[in-house]
Amino acid sequence: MLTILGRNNSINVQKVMWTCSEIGCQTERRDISGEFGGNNTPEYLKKNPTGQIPTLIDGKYILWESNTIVRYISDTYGDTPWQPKDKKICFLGHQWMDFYIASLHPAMTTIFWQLIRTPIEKRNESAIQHAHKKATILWGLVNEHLRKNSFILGPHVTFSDVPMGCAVYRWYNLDIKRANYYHLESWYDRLSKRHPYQENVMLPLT
Ligand SMILES: N[C@@H](CCC(=O)N[C@@H](CS)C(=O)NCC(=O)O)C(=O)O
Repeated sequence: MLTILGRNNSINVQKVMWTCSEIGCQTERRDISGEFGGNNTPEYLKKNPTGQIPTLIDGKYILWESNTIVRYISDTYGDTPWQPKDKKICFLGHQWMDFYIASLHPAMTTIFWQLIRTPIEKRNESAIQHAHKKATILWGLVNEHLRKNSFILGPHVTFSDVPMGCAVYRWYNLDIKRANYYHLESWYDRLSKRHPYQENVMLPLT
């Protein structure tokens, strides 16, 4: 049994829950942070000194940083095709995960926070526009990659679909203008048909 600490409207918690569900890991998720609090207690900070969510507890083993947790669970409990055996293929997956976290996530976070978690009168329109422009360019790169790939690493869904797969749900459900990215939208459509994705990612944006 894996324990995941974190509220389910967090994109970073969703990554972990979706991964566990695809692999069939038994999980217990505890609501922590946001309206639930509990992430700044000495007990929590001992497990995760950043005070952020998610945190994974696997027996005596504790891990934080969502992408690292996705990699750990996939590598430890997953099998092919979710976790490919070929190292070179796996590292292409890590490349796309790191691309997301380094480049696309900051822009997506700005758009999400401004539109969902900031009252209208306090929104920063120029920050939204700047982030939207950047995200549009970067999703364009993903769209091009998906022209020849059903999923990030080819014909099968894998661990490497997780971070951008969580973010693409937000992209298609935020009240924004979107470029016409056929391959990106088709990938989102394929993900949307998966129960683990529906149950853990396709949740109200709050
Ligand atoms: N790099 C970290 C970021 C974690 C993060 O930013 N978590 C957010 C929720 S998505 C958080 O804990 N925010 C503070 C809070 O909710 O109090 C990861 O990927 O796990």
